[in-house]
Amino acid sequence: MTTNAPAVSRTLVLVKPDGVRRGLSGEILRRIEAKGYTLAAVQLVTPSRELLEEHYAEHQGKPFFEPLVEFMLSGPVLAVVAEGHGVIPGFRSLAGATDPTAAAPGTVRGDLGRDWGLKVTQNLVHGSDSEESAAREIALWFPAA
Ligand code: RTP
Ligand code: MG
Repeated sequence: MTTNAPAVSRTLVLVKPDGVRRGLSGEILRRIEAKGYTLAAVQLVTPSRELLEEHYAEHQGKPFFEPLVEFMLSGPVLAVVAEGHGVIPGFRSLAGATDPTAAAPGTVRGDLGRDWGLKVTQNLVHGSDSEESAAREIALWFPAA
């Protein structure tokens, strides 16, 4: 039987070091699953500087780049591949606005994040922003997948 059903998408989610440190990994995975997405891969990673500089290549040269990399090096990161129709914009909706102070209640950043008065935006999660970013980032964080 042939089917015209569109292929499901995949996105890379990272629970950043602040989320892992605060014990929010389970809550964030719960929200992804409760929305109906599938967890295709989950791995606790201690990333290298090289991996992070590659991951955040688009932000090289910006004032927050070095503090961001230092923050991401501050502890383990939970790397997740989430799968489902529309998961790339869908997870970004679940995550909320980049600034947790501005993020809407109901979102991960709006419900669980805040401004800690630190020099970098600690906002609990990363989510790929396009099909191209997702493919690139999944290959970086899950080289064998
Ligand atoms: P993400 O990539 O982590 O999913 O977040 P995003 O798309 O909402 O934000 P993006 O613009 O890609 O920035 C990546 C991360 O850098 C930190 N950031 N700090 N002005 C600042 O202090 C600033 N701007 C960005 C945040 O951790 C942001 O998630
Ligand atoms: Mg981004």
